Amino acid sequence: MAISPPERRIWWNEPIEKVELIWIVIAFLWGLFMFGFMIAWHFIGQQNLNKEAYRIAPASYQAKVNEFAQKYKVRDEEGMPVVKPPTGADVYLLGRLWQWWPILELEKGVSHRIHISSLDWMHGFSLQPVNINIQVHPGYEHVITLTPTAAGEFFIICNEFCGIGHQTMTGKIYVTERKAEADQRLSEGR
Ligand SMILES: [Cu+2]
Repeated sequence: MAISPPERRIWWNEPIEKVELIWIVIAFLWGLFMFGFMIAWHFIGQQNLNKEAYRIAPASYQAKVNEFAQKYKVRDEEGMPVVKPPTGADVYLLGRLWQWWPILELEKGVSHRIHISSLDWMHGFSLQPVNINIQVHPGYEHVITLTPTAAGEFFIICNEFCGIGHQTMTGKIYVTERKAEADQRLSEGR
């Protein structure tokens, strides 16, 4: 028991038990293997994203997001702007205590460079239900290329604990059918 002191005062010079040593070696080698295998996760299971990151001051990132939202805003939803960027435009998303801002409306099959950063603390961008995850740091602008493959409503939740309002930190991305496809569907009466 830990309550009684070791019998010998210099107890740490005892040789390591053989079984313990074997387990330490196995755990160490497994750790090394998994470290090397991180590269493989990029190709297997598409778990690691292709991502760029740049240093940026949070305030100047916020200015970029505001400009983007002002330029392409199509409507308001409960006080939140819904922003629909045209094909080819860069998309800006801001995480802050406690919201993902603004709401985005993208088109299925249209690729955008999506910029994500935080104004204050570290947040976790987690796109549901597809489970795309990015750790979002203030001071870093993360850029991913995103091509929506399905139309519908997608939700962003924060998966890094960021304080008292963490569980309310949600956002939304609408993905609409491409206009040509939607028109065709209408004309065919589907
Ligand atoms: Cu958060």
